[in-house]
Formats: sequence, C-alpha cells, structure tokens
Amino acid sequence: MTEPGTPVGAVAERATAGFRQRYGTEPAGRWAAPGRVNLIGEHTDYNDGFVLPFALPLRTVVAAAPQDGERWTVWSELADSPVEFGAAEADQRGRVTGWAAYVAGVVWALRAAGHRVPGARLAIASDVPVGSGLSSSAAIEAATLAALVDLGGLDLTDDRRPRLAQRAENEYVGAPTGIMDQSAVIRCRAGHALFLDCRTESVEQIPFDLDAAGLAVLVIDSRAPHRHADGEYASRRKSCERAAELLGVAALRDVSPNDLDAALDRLDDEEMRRRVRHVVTEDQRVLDTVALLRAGRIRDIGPLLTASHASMRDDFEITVPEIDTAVEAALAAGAYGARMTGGGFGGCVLALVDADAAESVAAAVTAAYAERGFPAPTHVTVLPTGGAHRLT
Ligand code: GAF
Repeated sequence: MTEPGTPVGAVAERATAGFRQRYGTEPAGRWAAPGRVNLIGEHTDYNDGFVLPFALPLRTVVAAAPQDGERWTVWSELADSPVEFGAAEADQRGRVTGWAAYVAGVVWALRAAGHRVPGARLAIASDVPVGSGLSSSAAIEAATLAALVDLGGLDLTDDRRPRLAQRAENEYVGAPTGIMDQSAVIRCRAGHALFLDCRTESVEQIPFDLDAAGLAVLVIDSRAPHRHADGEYASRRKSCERAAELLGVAALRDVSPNDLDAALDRLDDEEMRRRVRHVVTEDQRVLDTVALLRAGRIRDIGPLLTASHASMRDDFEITVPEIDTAVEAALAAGAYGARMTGGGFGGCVLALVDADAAESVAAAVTAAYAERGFPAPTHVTVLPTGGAHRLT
C-alpha cells in the first residue's frame, strides 16, 4: 500500500484472467466494489446513529457469467481452489465457510428475500487488504450482489442493497456488524463522504474535495494483529444495547448530548457509562463534522477526528498500542487530525494532512514504530471514490 490507490483496470484484468483460466470462457461482465474508511462515527451504526464513511480507490472486482441450475462456483485469487455450492448449502446458514461465505451469504439473503437468483460462475480479484479493517468483506458482498442482480435481472435498487448485504454478513456469516460498511461500499459517490443516518438509512452526499483543498487522507495500516476483535465487538454491542434498555430508549442515538450527564447518573456500571459516553459524543462529532464540511472547512475537522480517537481509546477502549502510536506520531508530525477507523483492535489509522506532507507524516509514523519495536506499518494516500458498479 504505497500508491494513491490503484487503477480499477488492473484488478479487473486479474479477475477476467482468472475467470478465463478457471472456466475456459469469457465472463458476461465485471462488477467492482470499493473498500471504505470511516471518516468519523465509530460504533454508532448499530446504535441507530450517524456515520460518515467514504469509498477507497482500492477495489474488489467480480467477473461473472450465468451457469445452468442453482449452482454457484467461486474462484478467488487469494485461495488455492474454487468453492462450489448449490441451493441446499446456500439455504443453510453458515454451511459455506471462509471467504466464500460472503458470496454464499449474498445468495442466501437474496433467496430469503424471495429473489430468483441465477446460477453463476464468479472469479474474484481484490486490492482491498484483508484483515485491515477496510471492509474487504463488504466489498465482496457488494460486488457479488451487483453481479447477481444484473445477471438475474433482479429488482433491487441501490438503497435496498446494503440491508440485504448486511443480512448476509449477520445471519449467514455470523458477524453482528451494523449497516455502515455495506452502505459505504454501495452508496458512496466520488468526491464525497456519505452522511448516513443508520436509523432511517437516509443519506446525504457531503462534498469532500480534498484535492481542491490541497489536502489528503493518509491511511496507515497499523499491521497490529486483530486481538479478539470479534468477541470484543460483540461485547461492545451488547453493552450498548443493555444501556439503551436500562435508560428506556430504543437505541443510544436517542440520548441527547444535553441529557448525557443525567443519563450517566442513572447507570451504576462505570464501564457501561464510558461506552454510552463514547456513542453519544461520537454521534455529535459526526454532526459537527458534517456541519464543517458543508461550510467547506475541511481543515477544521481535524480536532474532531482526534477527539474521536481519544474517545475510542479511553471510553470505548478499542484501540491498541500500535494504533495509538500511529495517531500520536501523525499528530506530532503536523497532521490536522488523526484517528483509528473501523471496528478496532487493530486495523487502520487515518490522518488528515496537507497533500505535500503525506510522505513526511508517514515517515514519522514509521520512525515511531521502529522506536517501539513494532513491525513497520504500510500506508496509502486516498481520495474518495464511488460505490459498487458494473464495469463492462
Ligand atoms: C465494523 C462494522 F462492520 C461496522 O458495522 C461498524 O460497527 C464499525 O465496525 C465500527 O464503527 O466495521
């Protein structure tokens, strides 16, 4: 990850070449979906709150063609052999496992929603790093979904796709995620961040023209191993849901920042109080960030990004030493703001920097890592791109 993103053509070529080699014929089409970073609004999605992700110039491409019967064959450049499954495996949640579960999950979710899903052969290539918290799984889901919808002529508009892809992840794969990642990789637009209300699923495209402002977002892959990330994510979610129950609200989104102190007084558990404080203040930071971006004040969002990081570190307790080191070093080297992005316990940090300072900020992070004895991080500077679409 050292280029400013990668051209979609190269990854599409790999998917096409893989398809030809594996199946001995041409694909009927190619569909691309990006990874994402979340500019701000972490662990707010499953609390019915607000998020502000944008799509990355790193993509997953699915080359696909129909095949007879209710059978799906999937090859990925990251796996040794293809996976094949039929309707029986697709209809039994969790039956297909590993990376192919994201494809089977989409077939399951479409069928569960009453769609006639065409049998298909698929070949997947991807530049979205796996396990870095940049939504490689949502990218597979969204590109697969786009391919199957087009091949089958299914009636499923973009605004209904995220929920379906989320069901694939929650119910077939078994990961209790919110709606943010699938919304981002499907609904983002180039040059914009996606302001999503996770309760209503209404969206507003917020102009985020980094280039015109001479700015860049530096994405630093901490390369920290994900430590117990699945269990910790699920326990954060449970704690938020329990707090909402105790406070008598449908979701923590319903606690206004003005009533936060009173709400916290009503909770006995100190850890739960910290979790609630993160979610309520984070929702407000998203709204404040959106207001600044609407006013064209991109640089001024820096302190909100950094405050979000502190809240994730101290109140939600989802950061790790590598991540905190990257944030501190980026800020010391002149970033306007920096924060961990994504679910936590590893993954990536984003830093808002002057475009011409990106490399020196990245070098400062690398030096801080060396000093602490961490394996060297990788980085990429990114501009916001668009969501899932058909390429040919
Ligand atoms: C992961 C989840 F998939 C999202 O739904 C979201 O909760 C995020 O963590 C934290 O903001 O990416």
